Amino acid sequence: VQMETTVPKRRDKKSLRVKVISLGNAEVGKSCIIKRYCEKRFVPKYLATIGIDYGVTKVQVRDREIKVNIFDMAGHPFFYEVRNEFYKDSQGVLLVYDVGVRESFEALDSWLGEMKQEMGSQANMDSIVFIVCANKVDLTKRRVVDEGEGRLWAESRGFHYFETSAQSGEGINEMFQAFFSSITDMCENGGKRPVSEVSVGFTKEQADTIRRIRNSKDSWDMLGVKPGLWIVSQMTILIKSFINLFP
Ligand SMILES: Nc1nc2c(ncn2[C@@H]2O[C@H](COP(=O)(O)OP(=O)(O)OP(=O)(O)O)[C@@H](O)[C@H]2O)c(=O)[nH]1
Ligand SMILES: [Mg+2]
Repeated sequence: VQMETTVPKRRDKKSLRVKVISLGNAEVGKSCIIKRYCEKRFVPKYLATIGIDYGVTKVQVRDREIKVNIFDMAGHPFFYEVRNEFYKDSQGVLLVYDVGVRESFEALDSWLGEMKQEMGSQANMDSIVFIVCANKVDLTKRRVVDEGEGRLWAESRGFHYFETSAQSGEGINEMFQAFFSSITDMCENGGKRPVSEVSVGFTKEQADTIRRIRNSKDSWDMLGVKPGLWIVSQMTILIKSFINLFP
């Protein structure tokens, strides 16, 4: 009589190798965010990245080991030619701006533009996880881009949004955890970015309209109301109910 033996096999999932890049204007804190996560320290002195900095780190997401290759890009326009070589084959993009410099927030669109140009088609952009870091939130007095505005920009595009400070460490681990876990989800999902978890009930165009309305000081002044998070959430609800009425 042949006995059937059932030896439980250890089924370790294969480890994943992923490539992530950092994007954003010079001096917004890209290198410091990465340094804070990988080395648990902060350097106050500004040392501009020359071209690209490369680093590798291992993280555990659920039962998988992820080997992360980080390409930290220089934000200075001077390095345009160097950066272009590195966009391809990324699974994740850290989009960083400084909450105290409006220009760095407004530049996010052109960073996406530069990347799109190098990636060729929109399809390639759809299989990338984007995380927006509203950085330097520790410097509360000089803050000019509020949370509502940043979150709206990010989430209307299906991107994650995190408030971070490389200086204090606020939000850094949470941000990277969400980043790597989304990338893992995407890889397990056959390279398609799962949008449901971060998608909100309005389109990019609607969000841009809300942003424009919020930024037009005069109309608000005329109405005598102060634009804030509350107004955005009210508008979101309005738009959501509108969409529900006309699906
Ligand atoms: N207060 C504060 N300062 C920060 C923070 N993050 C970065 N900095 C400072 O901002 C400056 C720029 O930081 P970097 O990380 O070098 O900026 P970068 O985006 O990598 O700049 P490039 O490499 O030129 O593109 C440095 O002086 C940092 O110390 C933060 O969260 N809070
Ligand atoms: Mg840098």
